[in-house]
Amino acid sequence: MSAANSGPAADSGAIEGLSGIPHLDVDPFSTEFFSDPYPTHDLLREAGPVVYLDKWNVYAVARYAEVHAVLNDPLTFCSGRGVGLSDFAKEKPWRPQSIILEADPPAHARTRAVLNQVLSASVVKRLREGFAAAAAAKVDELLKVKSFDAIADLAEAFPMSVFPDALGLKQEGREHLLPYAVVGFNAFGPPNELRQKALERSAPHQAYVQEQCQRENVAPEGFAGCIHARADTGDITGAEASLLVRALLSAGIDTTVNGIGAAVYCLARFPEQFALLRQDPTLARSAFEEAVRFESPVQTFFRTTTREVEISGHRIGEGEKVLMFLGAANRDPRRWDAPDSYDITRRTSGHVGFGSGIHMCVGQLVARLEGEVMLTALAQRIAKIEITGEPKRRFNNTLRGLDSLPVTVTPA
Ligand code: OVV
Repeated sequence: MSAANSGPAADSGAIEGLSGIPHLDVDPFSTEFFSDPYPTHDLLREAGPVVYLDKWNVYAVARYAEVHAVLNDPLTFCSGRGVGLSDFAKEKPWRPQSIILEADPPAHARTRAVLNQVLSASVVKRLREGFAAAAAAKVDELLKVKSFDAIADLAEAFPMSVFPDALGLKQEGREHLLPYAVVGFNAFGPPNELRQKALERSAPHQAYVQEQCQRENVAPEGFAGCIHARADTGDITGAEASLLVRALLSAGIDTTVNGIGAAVYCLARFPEQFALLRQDPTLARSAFEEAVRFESPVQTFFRTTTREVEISGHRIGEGEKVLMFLGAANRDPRRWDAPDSYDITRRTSGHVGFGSGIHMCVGQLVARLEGEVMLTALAQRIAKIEITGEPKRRFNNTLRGLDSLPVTVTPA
């Protein structure tokens, strides 16, 4: 920033406060913002390395370097006071606190180790064949109707056809899974209408999830059963096992729905990239990863400062919420060449779409497997994806994605 400590900053529309931190009057949880976040992402990045959002009284970082730095200093920027706007030191959480997402070192390491093992590369490898067959069957089914909604019929239908089985859930009640996730991801946001309405209607979804987290309700061989088995070895208690199953029910479905939705939306909008993928279907994994960078299905998370700290020369006090714009970091021109281009041959490593550091997505191998097998099936079977109607956006305080994407596909 320029030298002045007060007065308007040149081009950002920001007013600097006494600390030299620009104050912005944008609401990143409004439908106007969700409809087109990119000009505001640019404003946030250009205003300074750290900004203050007067609307919600929080600090925010939108540049790659600062988002990465905050993610990788979990003792200073803690998760234990919640990773949404609500500070658990001041407000009661809407549900019992997560013992992995909303936990800090050293306690976090023990629960994280359990999920790392349950969702390890060797375990996920054994799922590949079945997931690939399900993706191929789904695409064959869609090729029969040709015109469909790529969100409901593909991005939602495919994860729903494989993930609840992999968890070991019973059939009954699975319709609660997506609505429960919608509550969870809206609840990270401020007390706006999205959050309040979601919580108002959450009781039946919460009751379902609470019940399915119990050991007697899951198959022993699935992810949930494997978590519960760790109670026998004494690594965790039975109650802790239930809370870790809850984490997978919360975070395992709507994230991949929006990841796969993002990838299909990208391939439909950028046919030259779909052509590249068709030429070489082994690019499927990269094409999915680039969609996660490009759309950032998980847009934001908060941290809370545990002490006074400096971010890029700006002092922030203890007990302050810091909002991290993962989606803005993933398109920061300081870090990425042509950040606004979807390029499946790009080196995506280092993107923060799955986070970074000790809390980085524990289910990332399952997510990538789902994305890869679906994009492989599309590449092998489909010649063209045409958007045939106005895509409708879905508004959520944390997740970015579409509500509907009407498409017509042509067989290869
Ligand atoms: C809604 C959500 C997202 C990610 C993780 C969790 C929940 C959790 O319960 O750990």
